[in-house]
Amino acid sequence: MTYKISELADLGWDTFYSSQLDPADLDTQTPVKVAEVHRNNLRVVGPTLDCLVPPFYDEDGDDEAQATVGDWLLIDSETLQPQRLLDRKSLFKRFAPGTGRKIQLIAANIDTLFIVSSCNQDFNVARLERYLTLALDADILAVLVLTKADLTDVPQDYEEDAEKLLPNLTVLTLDARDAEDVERLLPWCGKGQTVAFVGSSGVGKSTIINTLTGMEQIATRDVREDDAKGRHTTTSRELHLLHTGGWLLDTPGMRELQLTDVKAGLGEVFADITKLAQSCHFRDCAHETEPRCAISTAVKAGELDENRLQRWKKLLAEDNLNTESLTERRARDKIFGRLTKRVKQETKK
Ligand SMILES: Nc1nc2c(ncn2[C@@H]2O[C@H](COP(=O)(O)OP(=O)(O)O)[C@@H](O)[C@H]2O)c(=O)[nH]1
Ligand SMILES: [Mg+2]
Ligand SMILES: [Zn+2]
Repeated sequence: MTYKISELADLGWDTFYSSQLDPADLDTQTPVKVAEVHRNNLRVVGPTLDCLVPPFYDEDGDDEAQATVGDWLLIDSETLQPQRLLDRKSLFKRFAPGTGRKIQLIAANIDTLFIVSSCNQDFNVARLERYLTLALDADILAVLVLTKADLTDVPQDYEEDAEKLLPNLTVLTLDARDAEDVERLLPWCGKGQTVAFVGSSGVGKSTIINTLTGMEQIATRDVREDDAKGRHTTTSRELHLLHTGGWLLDTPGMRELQLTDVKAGLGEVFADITKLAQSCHFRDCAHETEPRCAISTAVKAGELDENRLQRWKKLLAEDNLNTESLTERRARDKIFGRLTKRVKQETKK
């Protein structure tokens, strides 16, 4: 199946990216968007282009300088070799599963993150705060979607609790199987906009995605002859073009994001606590037993929920731990990168 892309703006290209180029760059190079990442190549797409190119990575071993789904690359217009990775609007990364502390890039340049939970026992404030922190830290708009509204008598109770999580947070309560309900997500799925879903297993992410892409099939039935002929491939596309012109980024890694280096996000989601901490007597107050701790005082006065404080401490501890090991790893990779570069240069002599 081919994407229908007539101009770069269809893929979300705007001045954020174009301002990173010199006009002369375009004489020899073409901007393309990474639609799929495979072990040995990347599928990149553009208005007149849909091809496989070699992976892009940084010789110095900088983890974040590899290309991932959603990235913009400049490729050589003749040889199609990737030349340059453009700066991102946003990036999600995680530690690779297993013992190594290797960073895996999950997705770049997402505009809106739909955080999915359901109106039942999955609804968990700590989990939602965690996802909100990730989104806000990456400057991504977060929209909360509460599914299974049809299975409870009190969907508005869940909605009200969710709305308390952040000022001006949009919360959509719906039945994920109902196309009319799911249409309420479309305002965030306009031309060139990239959206993604996160949430625990079983909350209805696939159901929403099927409902959304089901609309696409109905709207574009005429041009999708491929499907009728049964030329379905088994490889899962990672970017799905929606009938509204938006892009749905659907990649499994999104499910296991950890908090790494997200102090700014924590500061926004827990703005009340962060503000109080500034008034603690000791600059390095741990808000445990220290005298003149503004946070402990607020808890005692009933102005701050003790549970909320504990959730914040837990997320902060996770972030500190991961950020520490990330910094160590970066330092090690930098040294190793320089070393390999020098060895390469010396063998050339
Ligand atoms: N009644 C009802 N069932 C739902 C809703 N959303 C999801 N489900 C059901 O919940 C189960 C898990 O949904 P799924 O989309 O696979 O969840 P995922 O793991 O987040 O992708 C499926 O049996 C869905 O049919 C909903 O809004 N209402
Ligand atoms: Mg699923
Ligand atoms: Zn304190």
